[in-house]
Amino acid sequence: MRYLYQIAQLLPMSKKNQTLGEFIIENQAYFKYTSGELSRLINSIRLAAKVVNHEVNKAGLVDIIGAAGDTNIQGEDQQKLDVYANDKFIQTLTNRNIVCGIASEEEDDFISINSQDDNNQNKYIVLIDPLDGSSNIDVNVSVGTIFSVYRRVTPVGTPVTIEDFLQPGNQQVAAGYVVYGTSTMLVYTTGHGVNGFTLNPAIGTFYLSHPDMQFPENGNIYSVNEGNYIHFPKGVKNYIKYCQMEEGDRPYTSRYIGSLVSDFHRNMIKGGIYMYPKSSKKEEGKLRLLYECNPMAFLAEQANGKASDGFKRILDIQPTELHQRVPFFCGSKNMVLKAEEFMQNTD
Ligand code: P6P
Repeated sequence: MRYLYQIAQLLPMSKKNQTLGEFIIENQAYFKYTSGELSRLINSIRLAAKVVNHEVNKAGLVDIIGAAGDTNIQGEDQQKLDVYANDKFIQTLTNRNIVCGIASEEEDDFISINSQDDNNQNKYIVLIDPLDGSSNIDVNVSVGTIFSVYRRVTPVGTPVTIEDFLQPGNQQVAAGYVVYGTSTMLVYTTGHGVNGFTLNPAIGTFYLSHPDMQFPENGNIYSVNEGNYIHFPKGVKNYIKYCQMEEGDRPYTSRYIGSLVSDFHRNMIKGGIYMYPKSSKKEEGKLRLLYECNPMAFLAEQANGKASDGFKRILDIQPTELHQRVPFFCGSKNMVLKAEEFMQNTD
């Protein structure tokens, strides 16, 4: 409790000790379209995050880590916690009868949610990466959940279609992540800035610990898997060499956790750029547009940062497939602009 008390001293009076629940109610007025549904949706994500956090934190103690013996559509080994997190988020969103459709990294196709009367009046859909960075689970490195929320575009009361899920990121109404790290945080936006809430595990309550989070315009951290260096496009190689040069505020520091949520979170607080470029091994990059890049790009822009594929704004990309991948450059505005300069000026 002392830790929270210390945080509370840093918060403006109006925010002291504000819980996530109080924050959602207080900001309800911002949601001009909703009759409280979006608030209930964020609340259901809060509940699922606490349940998953409980399992992630004891992963080493029970027989829940290790592969689930199956692979997902990406062809990646599904870790048991992947499957558990996926089930918990889908179950929570379904049981509370809040959304009309869900898409997940762990599901081959989208899921249409029909309420009891089979005439689902809900208007929101959710896309999730239930446990991003799951290869870190067995080595006790932080992982995260990423979520993205849209209003459906097909008529309310009818089953959702793929059209509801293939909306450009600039149509998102909310996005966020949970980072299961040294502490568990829920960070999200509804288009009015980015706010971070830290879980007090003793009482199971999220408290506003990082109000109005902002990317510093500049930074000195670059995050990329340099093991892929020889496979990168020339423009990316030239930018990485630029980061390593002794000049001005460089060389930068290289920090790469292998967990997008954790690298993004650190870079948002300290200033930095995260890159997952295309390469000769991965022509479209690795990260998925709909449930990784779009939500992180929405958060980045709401926090005065920037996100592109090296050439165009992530949020303006028109999706064509549920699990499509895009190259991803995201973080401090001036760092992303510099990386784009190298990408665009090098053939
Ligand atoms: P690599 C995790 O699988 C993930 O999607 C991101 O969280 C992470 O930044 C990246 O992939 C790591 O990929 O190829 O560097 O191991």
